[in-house]
Amino acid sequence: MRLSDDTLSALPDRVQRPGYDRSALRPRMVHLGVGAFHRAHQAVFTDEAIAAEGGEWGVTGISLRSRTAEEQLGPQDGLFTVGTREGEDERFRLIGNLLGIVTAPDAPEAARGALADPEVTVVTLTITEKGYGIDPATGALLTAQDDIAADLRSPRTPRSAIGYLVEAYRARREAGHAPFTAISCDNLPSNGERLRQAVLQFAKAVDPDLAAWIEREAAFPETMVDRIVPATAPDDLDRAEAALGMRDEGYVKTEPFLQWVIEDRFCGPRPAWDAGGARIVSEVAPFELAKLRLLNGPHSAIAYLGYLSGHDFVHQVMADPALGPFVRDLMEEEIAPTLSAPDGMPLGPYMGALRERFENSALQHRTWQIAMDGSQKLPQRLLNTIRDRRAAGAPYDRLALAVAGWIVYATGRDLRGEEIDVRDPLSERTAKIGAEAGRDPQKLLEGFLELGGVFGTDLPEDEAFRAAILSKLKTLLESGEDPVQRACAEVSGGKR
Ligand code: NAI
Ligand code: CS2
Repeated sequence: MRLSDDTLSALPDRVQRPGYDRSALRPRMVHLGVGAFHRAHQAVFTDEAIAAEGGEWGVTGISLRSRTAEEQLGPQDGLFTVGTREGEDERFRLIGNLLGIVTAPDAPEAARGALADPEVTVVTLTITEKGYGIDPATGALLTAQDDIAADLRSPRTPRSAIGYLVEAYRARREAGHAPFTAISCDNLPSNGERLRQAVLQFAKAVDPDLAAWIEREAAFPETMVDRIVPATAPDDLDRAEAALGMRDEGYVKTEPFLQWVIEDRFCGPRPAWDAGGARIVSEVAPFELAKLRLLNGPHSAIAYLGYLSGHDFVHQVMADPALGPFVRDLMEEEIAPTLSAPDGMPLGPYMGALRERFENSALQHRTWQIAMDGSQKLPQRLLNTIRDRRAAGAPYDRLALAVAGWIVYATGRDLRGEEIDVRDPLSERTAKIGAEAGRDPQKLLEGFLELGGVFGTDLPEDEAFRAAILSKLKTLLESGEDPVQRACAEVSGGKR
C-alpha cells in the first residue's frame, strides 16, 4: 500500500495530521527544488502557518532537473511524511500543503504557467548552491555556464532557475500582474541579495526595462535556514514503511531542531510563517553569518577531515578523540571571535547545541554527502572566516586544516590513494590538478589557488595564507599512520 489521499485514513493515529482542511488549498506558492530539505523545513513551517492562521497556501513544486520528486510524490497526491529522530524515538508528521509536482524538462509550459499564475505571490527555492549559476567567490552570474548561456540566447524557453524566474517576471509584467516575492532558502551568503543580483544581471542582458521593473517591484528577502536533513537512504524508507504500515516514497528524516529567520521584505501576501514558528526580522545578516560559519563551516571540516580519517557519519567524527575536540576548538577559538551574537542567540549555548546536534547518531548523516559541492561552499563556510581572522591578525590553523582537507578530498584520491567519488561542478578540474601535482603539497597548493571562483584574488596573493595551507597539506600528505590525527594534534598545540 502506498501513501495517497485514498489510503490516508489507514495511517496510524500516532502520525500527526495537518491541522487544516487540505481540500481548501489552492496553488498560491511555487517551490523550486522539492528535495529533502524543503520537505522537512519550509513545508513544515507552511503547514504550521496554515494551521495557525488559515489561508489557501497550497504549493506547486517544480523540479528543474530530474523526475525523482515527481515519481516520489506524484502518485501520492503530494503527500509525504517527515520523521523527526532522536535516540530510539521517531515522531512522524504528515505534510498536506504540496498540491502537485511539475518536472520542468518534461513539461516546460506547465512550469512557466505555474510561475506566471497571478494567484502565486511567493516562490521559494532550494536548488543547491550551484543551482544559481553564480561565481561562489563574487556572486556574479556565470553567463558562460551552459544553462545560463542557453537561457540568455532563448529567454522565453528557459531551463535554469534564474532563467525561469526572469521569464515569469516578464510574463507577469506583460499581463499587468504583480511580481512574486522570491525567497532563496539555500546556504548562500546574503542569499536574498545574491538571488536578486543574479536575476537583475540576467534581466538586464535580455531587457533593461524589465530589469528596472523587477528592481522596483519585486522582493528578495534574506533568510537564515536551519534544519539538518540528511539524504533519505533505502533502509530509511523501509523503516518508515514498517512504522507507517504503508510505503511513503517521499519520506524524509530529520532532527527535532528547526529554525527560519526571514527578512521582512515582501511584495505581496505570504503565509503567516511567523505564527508557524519562523522569525520575521529587519536584519538577517547576523543570524546567517553565525549559522554559515558555526554550523556549516565545522560541518564541512567534519566532512573532509572525517572522510579522510575513514568516518562515514558525522556522529562518528564527533566521537573521535582527536576530531571531536578539534571541532569544539575550531568553533570556540577561531570562528566565534569573528561573530557578534544575533538577537536572542548567545553564541556559547548555540555552539553547545550545535555539537549536540552533530552528535545525533539517529540521523546517520554521511560525511560524503556534506562533502559534495565544496567548491560552492568553501567561501562562505571557511574562507570568509579566514579573511576576518587574517584582518584581525589572529591565527587560523584549524580553519586552514579544514581547507587543506578539502584540497586533498577534491583531488579524488584519499590519503591511502583510494578513489573518492567527488560530486562537485569543478570535480574534473580538481581531479586534473590532483593528477598533475601527485602528492607534492606545493604543486597542489599552486594548482588549487588558481581556482579564482573559490579563493578569489586576495587569498592566493597572501604569503601567510599560502604558508598556512601548505604546512597543513604537508602534514596530511606525509606518510605514516593517521595523518589527520597528527594534523589535529599539531593545530591543537598540545591542548585537549
Ligand atoms: P536534495 O539533493 O534533496 O535536493 C536538491 C534539489 O535541488 C533537487 O530538487 C534538485 O533537483 C535541485 N537542483 C540540484 N541542482 C540544481 C540545478 N543546477 N538547478 C536547479 N535545481 C537543482 O538536497 P537538499 O537536502 O534538499 O538540499 C538542497 C539545498 O538546501 C542545499 O544545497 C542547501 O543550500 C539547502 N539546505 C539544506 C539543508 C539540509 O540539511 N539538507 C539545510 C539547510 C539548507
Ligand atoms: C550541510 C547542510 O550538506 C551540507 O553541506 O552542511 O546542508 C546542513 O545540514 C544544513 O545547512 C543545516 O541547516
